[in-house]
Amino acid sequence: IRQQRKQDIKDVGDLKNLDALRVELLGKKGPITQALRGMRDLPADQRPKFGQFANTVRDELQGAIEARRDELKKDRLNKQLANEKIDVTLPGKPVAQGQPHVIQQIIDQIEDLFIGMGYQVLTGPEVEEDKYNFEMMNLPKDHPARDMQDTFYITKDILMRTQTSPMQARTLEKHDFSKGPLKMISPGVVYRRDTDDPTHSHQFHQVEGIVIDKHITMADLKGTLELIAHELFGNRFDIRLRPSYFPFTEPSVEADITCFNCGGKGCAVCKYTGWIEVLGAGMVHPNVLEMAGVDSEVYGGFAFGLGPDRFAMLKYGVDDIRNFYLNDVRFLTQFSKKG
Ligand code: FA5
Repeated sequence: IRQQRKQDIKDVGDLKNLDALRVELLGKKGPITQALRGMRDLPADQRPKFGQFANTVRDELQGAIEARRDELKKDRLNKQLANEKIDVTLPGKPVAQGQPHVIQQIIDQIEDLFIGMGYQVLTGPEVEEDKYNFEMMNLPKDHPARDMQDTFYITKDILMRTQTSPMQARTLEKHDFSKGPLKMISPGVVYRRDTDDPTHSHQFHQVEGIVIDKHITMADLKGTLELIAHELFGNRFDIRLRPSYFPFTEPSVEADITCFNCGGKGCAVCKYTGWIEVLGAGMVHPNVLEMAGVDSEVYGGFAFGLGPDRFAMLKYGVDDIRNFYLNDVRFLTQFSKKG
């Protein structure tokens, strides 16, 4: 029986069963404990011998169990190590890399272009004072042209800027003309209570530009706008200037670019005009210069505000501006710089 039990111990395949067997053999109800308990019924002279024998058997079984337990533990560890073995020769998994948003890519391109022409790039607050967004842009309170830009007001005097034009007033106020002309662009996010549709979003981007010096003309404006259009889109697209109205420029124009969707034939995207409006511009109004403390008799120049969202639509043939704001990775990764 002793040998048989030892063999049983060796045959146990896992630690759990081994523990069960240990309880069965050596536990309170096990044969050894029972035998030792029964010893008191034996004649006194046989007790020591029997006790000794029972203890030997117990120690042997105990020893066998421990030896098996060590073996099983070692097996388990070996198996685990085999499973977790790292194959250093396997090719690595590529790590997905982020990238600038497609609109940011367009803004970066525009910035590079203007930096190359000696402009400085400045950014301003999105939560803006009425004073800069409207009043200093020649739009006093109750001016009817405020309706052109439906506004999210925070208080009576604080609002979400509806345009990047307040950066004109902010930089004109600070610029020291004795040190040279002002040439600045200012990219950023603007907000309007516009109803979202394929070409309008209530939150979109603008890049403001302003050049003020002594002899700036409308021809400089036109040349600059044509240059941006051709640099960004190549010669596939035409640009046209249309007379327009902005309270802060006089004269004012709007620039349209050939509709990317129909190539100028007319479709729903361009409301059957063949053109998509991409920017507003004009010669800075003397009132704007004077309010910012610049002598309008001596200095003058042009300003423009373009919409990079519309540029991105044109450049990549995206037919709905809302795609840019839904953050669907499948859409956005199409514009990966890596291609
Ligand atoms: C303005 O915001 C003027 N501040 C632009 C300006 C600057 C004129 C300097 C003169 C001198 P306008 O509201 O037209 O103008 O907007 C300018 C451009 O922003 C538009 O040509 C268009 O490209 C873009 N835009 C306007 N509204 C939206 C809209 N809801 N969603 C997307 N793009 C828009």
